[in-house]
Amino acid sequence: MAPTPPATAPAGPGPAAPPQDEARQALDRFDRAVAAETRIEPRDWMPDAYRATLVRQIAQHAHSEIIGMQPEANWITRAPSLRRKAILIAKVQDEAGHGLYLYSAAETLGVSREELLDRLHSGRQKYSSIFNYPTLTWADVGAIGWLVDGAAITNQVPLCRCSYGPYARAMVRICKEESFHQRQGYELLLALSRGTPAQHAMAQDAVNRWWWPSLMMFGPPDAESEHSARSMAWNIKRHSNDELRQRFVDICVPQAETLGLTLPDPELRWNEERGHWDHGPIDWEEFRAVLRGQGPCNAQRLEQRRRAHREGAWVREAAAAYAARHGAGGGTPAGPEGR
Ligand code: BYC
Repeated sequence: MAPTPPATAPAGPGPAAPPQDEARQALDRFDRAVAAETRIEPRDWMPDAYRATLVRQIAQHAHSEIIGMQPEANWITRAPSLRRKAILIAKVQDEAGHGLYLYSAAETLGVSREELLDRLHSGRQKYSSIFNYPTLTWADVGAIGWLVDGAAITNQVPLCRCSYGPYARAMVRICKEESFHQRQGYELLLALSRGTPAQHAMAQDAVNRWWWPSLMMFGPPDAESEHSARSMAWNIKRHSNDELRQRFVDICVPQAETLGLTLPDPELRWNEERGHWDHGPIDWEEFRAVLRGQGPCNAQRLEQRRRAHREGAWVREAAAAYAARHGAGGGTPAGPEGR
């Protein structure tokens, strides 16, 4: 990995220092490429801090995808029909696929999948706060699709224009699949909302529990977002956390009306001047507690992930043995990493 060049070259007389000049030229080239919206690719020079930011964000995203399989997989055996079961299995499988695209994108930055999983399992890297809440009823599967996948799409569509090529390309495919997920959740909730009074009440209860945690998915308020300014300057993030959260609220309000469900915020009001929906205060203390590991399901989610990893050791060993026997040259490389 190339060292980060100093922001300014040392001034003064004497012969030019070629390595520092080269480093400065590399940084200039990088800055110009970002400003010109040219994609940065794995073999291009990039500042260490840019690389570290991408590893942090892409890894957190990948971890969220695979931890996110747990709350929904909880309902596969209890789906109310074969159709719903088939849809849910496909969705959970898609999330695993998203995790794989994203780990692959992170690996292009020079970090191994094994290392990333180790950071997740040891609690050194985060995953999305949203997956630390329980799925108590079947309607939660609908609420996750509508709200959680909806929030994910709102956040992730701009990431398709991220300055780092492999991440941007992974996001294009992920967003297409997420939009199916969002629609199945919406359709599921619509069916429940228009069903019996008990089904309607179950749908409303799920929306009541998932609404506020979904707003927290966008991250802390802009004033407290330590990484936003730099990530936006590098064209990794295209919008601030609050901008995307507002966009999501504006999308959801009319959708809730069509669903015949109420969003659990008495302060939701259309603001003519701003052209947006105002919403009530978010409980940031709850968000911080979840990030500290004190959410309702943090311990359970991590323990289940560690167990799945331990129990999957034989699959990784078999894949590595197969790759060794067939040589690294042909076909898909199957390393010892795996999930
Ligand atoms: N949960 O400076 P900030 C999905 C952390 S969807 C946990 O604003 P940044 C899925 C943040 O990492 C979910 N941690 O950070 C959907 C940082 O801590 P570190 C995944 C959070 O990076 C359906 C600190 O708070 N999506 O996968 O500029 C089904 C300060 O925050 C959260 C993505 O990851 C949170 N909600 O902005 C299945 C999208 N929010 O790292 C799966 C890509 C903030 O310094 N990620 N933190 O220890 C992003 O767009 C950005 O990373 C964020 C945060 C908007 C999340």
